[in-house]
Amino acid sequence: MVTLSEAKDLPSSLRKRKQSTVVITLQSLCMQAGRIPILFLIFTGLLPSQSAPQASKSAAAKEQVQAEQEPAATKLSVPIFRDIAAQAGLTASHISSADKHYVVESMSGGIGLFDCDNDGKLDIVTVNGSTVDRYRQGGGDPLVTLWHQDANLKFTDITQKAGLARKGWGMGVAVADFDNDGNLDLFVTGYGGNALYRNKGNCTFEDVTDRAGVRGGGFSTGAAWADYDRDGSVDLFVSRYVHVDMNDLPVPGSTKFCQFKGVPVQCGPWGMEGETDLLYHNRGDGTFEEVSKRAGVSDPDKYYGLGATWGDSDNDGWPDLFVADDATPNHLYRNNHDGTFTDNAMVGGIAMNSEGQALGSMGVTWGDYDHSGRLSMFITEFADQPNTLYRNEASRGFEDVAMQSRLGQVSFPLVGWGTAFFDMDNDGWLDLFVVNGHVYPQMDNVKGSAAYAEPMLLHRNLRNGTFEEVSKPAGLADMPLKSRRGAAFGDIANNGNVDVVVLNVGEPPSLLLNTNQSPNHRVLVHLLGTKSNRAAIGARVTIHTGAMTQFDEVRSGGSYLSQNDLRLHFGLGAAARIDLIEVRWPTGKIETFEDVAADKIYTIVEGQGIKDSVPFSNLSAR
Ligand SMILES: [Ca+2]
Ligand SMILES: [Ca+2]
Ligand SMILES: [Ca+2]
Ligand SMILES: [Ca+2]
Repeated sequence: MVTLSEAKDLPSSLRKRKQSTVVITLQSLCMQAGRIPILFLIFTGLLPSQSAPQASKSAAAKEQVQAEQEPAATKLSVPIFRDIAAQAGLTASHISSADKHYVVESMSGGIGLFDCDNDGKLDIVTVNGSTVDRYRQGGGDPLVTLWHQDANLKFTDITQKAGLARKGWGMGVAVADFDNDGNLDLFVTGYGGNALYRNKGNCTFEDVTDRAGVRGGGFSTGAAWADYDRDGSVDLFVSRYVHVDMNDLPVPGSTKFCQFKGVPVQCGPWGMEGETDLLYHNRGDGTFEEVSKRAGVSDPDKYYGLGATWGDSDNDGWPDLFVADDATPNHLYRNNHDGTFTDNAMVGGIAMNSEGQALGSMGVTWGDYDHSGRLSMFITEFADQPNTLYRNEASRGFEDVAMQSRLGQVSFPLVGWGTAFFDMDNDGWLDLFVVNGHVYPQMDNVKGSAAYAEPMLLHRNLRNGTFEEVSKPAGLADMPLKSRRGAAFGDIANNGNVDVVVLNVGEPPSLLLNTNQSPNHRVLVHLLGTKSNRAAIGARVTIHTGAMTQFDEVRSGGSYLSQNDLRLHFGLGAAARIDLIEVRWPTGKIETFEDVAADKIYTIVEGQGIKDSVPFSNLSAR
């Protein structure tokens, strides 16, 4: 009998077989009562690694039924997005070499939205990247660029003034108020070490990386804050990718692991040694203790970690941790409420897709897209793989509905990165955005392959478990193709429509302003903890209107190495009032607010009620 613990041997086997397909047949197909009687591991190195996924017969039949029941979706209007980055002043480029000879050159970077001076308007941080020469000669480049939003959607580069000077090779970003002083702090991951910048107020920062003890090392990628032990101080998870020695870089094309579609390319991650992950417990005095081993989230198998995000996946009030791993099985660590975690991904059916493949997972987003009252997980994946939607089936674990939902088909050729569930048209149903871009510039000369620069995808929620791809009517299909990485989501114009900022590799970012014209009502909820962590990370807000019940949680990190607006946005459809807002604070306390008017930005302080309400602006781009 093969036990679950033996399944942990998967990644080393994977490393030995370039992109080989691992088929795991779980006898009596596995999820009944959360138990797996027998697990057969069949390594099928002879199977074509690029074979197209095929929906099962039952899935195809289900799809046909759904198609017949579908509303005439194309008749609904789609919000138009306009890229206003240049006129907004977002002109500094992400730093990257064009050739991409090494894996470290392909993975940066993230982008973030947060209000660094508490003036009510979102500011923007982009992670910079570097090049091999610049890193070897001068220690890399400043990790981030910080833009302050002045007025009327104009931004000023304040990086120098803000004191964000540390150099390195930046990868990702996550925001929290780790010292509960009311100013949002900035954590940046990077190859060769991370940075923690304490916000002194007014968007000026102090580099406290070394004092806090969170520099880490290796090739850090994803980061996500949450108060996993509910002691009132946010803790920090950092995922790491592969071991790269800057003085001994593998030569592109040098081994079978450095070929793709018959073309010599960068080496990795296949064939490379992975790295463990890190969990920093916040002592509450400005310092942290690395506790990943004790907590059970250290990833001793060294899977290739990328996107990381916390979410209460089982509705028990404690944050669980999801880590997307590239070309290796994903982790879903369930919180044991005692400072430890149990990796439930394999048993829960979210480690690999429905075909038993460990996909090239990059970006992550939780969302209750089907109003089930549970968080489902969407993951962006590598080329020749469908993006995956894992529907949360409560005690039965997760079901891969990539094909049934129609999210998988259109994403198949593309390499997916930044993503989020968000309600683009305020109808109360979560839509989905995905940015793409290949890691190999060499693909531009390969027939039958997606090119290096790729389009974005926008999936409208059809309210029946399926989505329709609407990037064309949204104006996104007409934008230039680029190789994109991070994407962050938030209401930059404070008008109740969720906008998107996108990290374009080697170029300035995009600011995609959502010019939604629908009359649907909406609300933004800004939470401030008192006993809970100040930024209320991990808080859950449930919104009841006559027509529907929705919920979301305040999250640090997510997407691809990026940070979304910490304020929660809800579309309300025709409802001009909210019957009930329920706030479950990270410490577990529940507060409710009845009969609340829509179309405002509410600030709710733990234990003190609604402290502030601001009507939405009429601001839109001219
Ligand atoms: Ca601001
Ligand atoms: Ca702070
Ligand atoms: Ca804590
Ligand atoms: Ca929607």
